Amino acid sequence: MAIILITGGAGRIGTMLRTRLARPGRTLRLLDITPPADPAGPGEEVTVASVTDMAVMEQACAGTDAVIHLGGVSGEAPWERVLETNIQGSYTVFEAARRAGVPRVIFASSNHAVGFTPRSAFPVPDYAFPAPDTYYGVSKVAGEGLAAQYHYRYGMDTICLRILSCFERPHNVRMLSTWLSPDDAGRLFEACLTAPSPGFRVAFGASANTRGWVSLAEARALGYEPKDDAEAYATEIIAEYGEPDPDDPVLAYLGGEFTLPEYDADRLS
Ligand code: 15L
Repeated sequence: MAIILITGGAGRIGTMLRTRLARPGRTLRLLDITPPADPAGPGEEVTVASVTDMAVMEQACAGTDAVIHLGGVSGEAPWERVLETNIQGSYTVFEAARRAGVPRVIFASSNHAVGFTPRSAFPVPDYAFPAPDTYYGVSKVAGEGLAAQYHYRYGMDTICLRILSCFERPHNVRMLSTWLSPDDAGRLFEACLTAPSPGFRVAFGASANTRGWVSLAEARALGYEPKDDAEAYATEIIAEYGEPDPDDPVLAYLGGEFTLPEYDADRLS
């Protein structure tokens, strides 16, 4: 993979991937509405633009071997904003990739596409039916639909990663089950870039957490070999927050706090 376009290249996961996906002879094209905190280094190009701008997206996709689509709103937001940035934005990315002949798109979906999957269904199976917990989750389901359509209609390889909690370290009890370490994120995206002819896939993105809540079978089938485990942080997290409480509503569903009434639309607007 010589040229890779990363939308959301200045964001949290985009920034983590910059060093981890850098390879000799590879160019990372970073596209975001703001410039990255660290300026472009060798093997990097920066475009400051929105994923909703079709003309710019077509230009950015030209000559690209794969797109990693991370760009968009990364949490719950009013419907109009989610619609414009995440749903219209994802359409624009897939369509621009098709017009430019890009063979592979890796879409950053989220656990919130299936956030209302209850504890009784853990470990959540790969390809679990959508159960979005928020408008944000709905936008991820829409992106997965686009990925499926662009594969079945146009033959593009499309991989949806239902990412759990990708942070430098786990921050709370839920993340002992949902953490995706930055290094494992690098391994997962590299596997998605290099898997031979993946077709259409939906896989979860998490580390090999002892208390994990989701299947990693499909991610492993793509070549992902996780090396990290949030359990390394269990002692300090439990010292801070206490043992996980089975009656805690945050632990009742995969989506955690996104499933709580605080995330109802009328409370957010
Ligand atoms: C996500 O999809 C969000 O982008 C991130 O901010 C976290 O909320 C994460 O899911 C999670 O579920 O921990």
